[in-house]
Amino acid sequence: MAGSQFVVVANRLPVNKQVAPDGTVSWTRAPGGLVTALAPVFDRQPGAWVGWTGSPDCADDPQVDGIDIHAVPLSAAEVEDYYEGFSNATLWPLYHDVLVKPAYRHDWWDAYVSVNRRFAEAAAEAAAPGALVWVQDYQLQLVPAMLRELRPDVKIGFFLHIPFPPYELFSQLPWRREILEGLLGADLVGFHLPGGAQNFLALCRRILGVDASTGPVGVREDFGTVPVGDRIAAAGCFPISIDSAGVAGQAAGEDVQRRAVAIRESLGNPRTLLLGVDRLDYTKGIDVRLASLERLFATGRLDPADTVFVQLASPSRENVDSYAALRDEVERTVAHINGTYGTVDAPPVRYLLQPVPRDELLAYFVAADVTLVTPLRDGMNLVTKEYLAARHDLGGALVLSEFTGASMELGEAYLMNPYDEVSTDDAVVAAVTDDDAERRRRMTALREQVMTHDVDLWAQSFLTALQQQSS
Ligand code: ADQ
Repeated sequence: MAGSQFVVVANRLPVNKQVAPDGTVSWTRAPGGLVTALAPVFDRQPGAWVGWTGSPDCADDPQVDGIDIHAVPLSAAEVEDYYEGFSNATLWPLYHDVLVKPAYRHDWWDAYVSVNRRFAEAAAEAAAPGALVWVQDYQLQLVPAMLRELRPDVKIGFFLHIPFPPYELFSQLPWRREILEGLLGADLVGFHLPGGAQNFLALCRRILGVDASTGPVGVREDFGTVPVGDRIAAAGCFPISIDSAGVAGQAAGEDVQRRAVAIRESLGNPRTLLLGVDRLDYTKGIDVRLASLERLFATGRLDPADTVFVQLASPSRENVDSYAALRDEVERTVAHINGTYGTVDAPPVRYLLQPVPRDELLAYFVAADVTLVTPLRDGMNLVTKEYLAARHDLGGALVLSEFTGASMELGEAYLMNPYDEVSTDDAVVAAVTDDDAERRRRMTALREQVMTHDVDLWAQSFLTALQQQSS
């Protein structure tokens, strides 16, 4: 049997397919959190990637940047039920503190099961004997058990990129048993934070009635184990990061530095440039920072005449109702703040609903005085780490929500509780007004953490722990 020794299975492929008017097909690397995170791992290790292209019914198998692409086709109906439905209108809100009410629909679940089976079959075909298969994220939680049935010879890892909820929320899910059993097909289930691993182990005990135990296994702490028939599945925490040196190098480049100066100029060289960068998602707290900005203008704590807030938002899940509602709300608030506190020449909020090219994004990071990362819940938040890596000048300041995974590692940020207006406003004002020495002290510590904990460390520690785990 041919196949690859290392296989990543993820909802999306790391590439997008473009068809020119003359029918020529080209593939480009796709943007997004997971792709950004895994690209450097693949640069070092050849292998295969099983995933969906992002367009309905596409089943080509190109080789892109040395990765063997195995495209899993989805019909338009499956995109609606498995992806927009069960993944993004059921699991996503359930795993993010039910910020939006999850919909529990049996037809969506059926689509989730059959699409997960298709991914498991594609992974079984892509994997060489004894291969290591790394399944990613909430869209594919049934794949580990399905793959184990098809290919008991392979080693299976699973990593969840979003929070894993406690019993009180997870138990709402009509298919709670099936999800846990799906995950337990893996030899190692990884989470960003110890809390995620602990929730998982507690759920295995309470819902499956198995004897899951916490405590260190091997060399790492925050591990636990679950007996599954005659084998043991392990759970642990592995906080993801970025290609820190790569981002730092790119941001230090002359073009990016020059562009950063030009950005400030084009905004009228404001005294304070605040920045937000997110997918347009209700978990990210874009509304939280806009509301804070409005209060700070209203109370005179910030002056709209010398403050500019740039919100770079990339469109996301536009066919899901709650996302369309959020977009309306954000756009109304931006218009309201500009209408109330701006002039025709100088609106204090600049809002872009388009993905920004990488160099341009880094130039904004370099230009910003303060970056506002204010999610109501976020598994990790890579924007935070990218911002810190981009600031080799040790300038800038970070306002960071306690409800991000990143805040566990980044205690020197201006931490805030996004549910508390006072905490939020005070953090923004402190980040803007603290003296340079204090801001620099914090930035030095924060940047040190990101530069010494990069995505290679994340991937290597997960893969090493997986290899040590005996089936
Ligand atoms: P996301 O929710 O997508 O990821 P995040 O970790 O911040 O969130 O990653 C977003 C990525 O998209 C970053 O690389 C960022 O630079 C890029 N991006 C965002 N807005 C952009 C814009 N306007 N233009 C261009 N690029 C933009 C999920 C989880 C996170 C977790 C990651 C990785 O929700 O909590 O950190 O997976 O595990």
